[in-house]
Amino acid sequence: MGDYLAKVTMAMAELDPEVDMATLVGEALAAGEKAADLLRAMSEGMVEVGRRFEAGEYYLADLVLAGEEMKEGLRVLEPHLEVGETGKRGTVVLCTVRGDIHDIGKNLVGTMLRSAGFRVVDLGVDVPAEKVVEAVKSESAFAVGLSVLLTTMTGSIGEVVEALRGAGLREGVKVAIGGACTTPEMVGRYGVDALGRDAVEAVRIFSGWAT
Ligand code: B1M
Repeated sequence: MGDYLAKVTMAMAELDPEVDMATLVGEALAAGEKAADLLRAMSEGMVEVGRRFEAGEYYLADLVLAGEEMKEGLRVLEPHLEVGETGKRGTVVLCTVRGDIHDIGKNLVGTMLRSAGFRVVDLGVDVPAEKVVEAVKSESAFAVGLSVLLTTMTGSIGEVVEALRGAGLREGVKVAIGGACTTPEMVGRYGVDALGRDAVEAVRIFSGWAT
């Protein structure tokens, strides 16, 4: 069985055109691999893709391809990650911040929150602060989740916090951030309530606020 995890990581990292990620993940599930382990295996491959991009071995087109591969794999995995009744634990407004279009991690956090019983209003990517405020009001959300992967766009987190404050909503709404470029220091810098390193931690954070 273990072979599948290594295969998935390798196929993701190598962007092997011979391998169809959805098929491979489907086969691995059928062979008894756990969805959570496969998710970890794909993410490890993705980290390697990022490393190669940084090292100049991969180009933007490779990142695009990696994003597509990851989404294909997740499409097959997601039904196996979902459990429980959704919407019972309150509404979370989720998005990737203004200036950033990375959405794979954000989508994963959304899936996991839904599985944990939250109603998730996903505003998508490159979302301006005012849209977040509007959604918090119209959807009566108790919390906001912001995903950011670009160091240059972390200031967008502060814009959301300021906009919530300006609308008089900050006191009643919790804000969590996450994404590859986020650091614990940003919690204080931007005045948010928590940082989640991965989707599992995000669920733990929002669950703590809901109870
Ligand atoms: Co880009 N990219 N990218 N990229 N990309 C990174 C982020 C980068 C680290 C690559 C690198 O150089 N090593 C780098 C950012 C460097 C930095 O600022 N620190 C980078 C860059 C530079 C860029 C461009 C600027 C490249 C260019 O144009 N020259 C450009 C920016 C476009 C823009 O946003 N305006 C760009 C574009 C892209 C694509 C569009 C081609 C594609 C994204 C496709 C898509 O999302 N639909 C892409 C990809 C695929 C990546 C890497 C390779 C993979 C990201 C990913 O999906 N990871 C990435 C390298 C890396 O991160 N190692 C890279 C898998 C995903 C499951 O992980 O999103 O981290 P992640 O989410 C995790 C946790 O972080 C956490 O939980 C998730 C699951 O455990 N999490 C949260 C995420 N959000 C959370 C919210 C929470 C809690 C936890 O609470 C609310």
